Amino acid sequence: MNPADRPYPARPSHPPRADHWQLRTRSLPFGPLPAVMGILNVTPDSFSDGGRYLEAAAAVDRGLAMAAAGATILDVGGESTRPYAEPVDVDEELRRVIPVVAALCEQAAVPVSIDTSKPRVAREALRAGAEIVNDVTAARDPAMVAAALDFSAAVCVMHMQGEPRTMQVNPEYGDVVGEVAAFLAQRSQALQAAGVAAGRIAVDPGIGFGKRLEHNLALLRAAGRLHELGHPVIVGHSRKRFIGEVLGRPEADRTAGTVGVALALARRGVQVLRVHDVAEVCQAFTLFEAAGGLELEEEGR
Ligand code: HH2
Repeated sequence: MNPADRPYPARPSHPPRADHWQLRTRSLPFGPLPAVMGILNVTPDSFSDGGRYLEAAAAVDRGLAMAAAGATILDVGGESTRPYAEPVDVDEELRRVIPVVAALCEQAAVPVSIDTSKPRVAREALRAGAEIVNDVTAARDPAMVAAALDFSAAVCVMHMQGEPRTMQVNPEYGDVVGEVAAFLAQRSQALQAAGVAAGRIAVDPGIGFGKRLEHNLALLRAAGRLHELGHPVIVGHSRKRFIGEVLGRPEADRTAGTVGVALALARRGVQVLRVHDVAEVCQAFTLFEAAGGLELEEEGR
């Protein structure tokens, strides 16, 4: 069933939310449950799946498997953004991601996103057929905006305090939700002023990017407030350290925690979740909806 045929239950306490995302060549409609963006890290050192999909063929197989399991976007990245990660030069990043993006654009029915902060990598991925630029530096480099504009790409802008190497040293906020929302609003306005259509922009609070446990939890609880910005909201909480901090579990054992947060975000109408465990999250969503999980508030309980 087309997700748009199953409307998201209107809740008076929530602001209206974007019901689709205009990608480069197609529109992604949102239903009552979040769309799932499958993470594909073609890196030796990503914090969770590093080294598993370094061979292009293995990466493509993984991407196709995630699409079969219910992912409606595949997010391909060639540089880890974890704290203290070693930077990757542009040629190496291109070598890692472009064959994978090209193959997935040809073989997968779902749109491909390129997770990069390098304009040249974004440009080559778009040339290979990618639909979305997912830039953890919020497209602050004008060359990134130019690349997106040249291909009419969709853009995900994410909040980060500091930069990957040092962002976890001592993150401080007065009002984390207000500051993150204000930053995303300002980036959205800047992109629109540069010519990016409002409907192509999505916003992401950047879980774990210059945030301590209390900051991450505050942002997850307030994720519904980001709908006020008028863009689809993307959250990438999957297997991140805050889950380990709450549960006392290593990276390899955070799937259940990831699913729990995914259900909370589904209740808040978040449109896109970026996850590693696509099958588990999609199965949990199916049962969550079947068991009435989205309707609790309407019944007044
Ligand atoms: N998180 C990571 C990378 N890219 N993009 C968006 N929009 N939102 C996120 O939260 C986000 C992101 C980090 O996670 P991962 O890709 O699993 O690890 P690594 O950066 O080590 O490759």
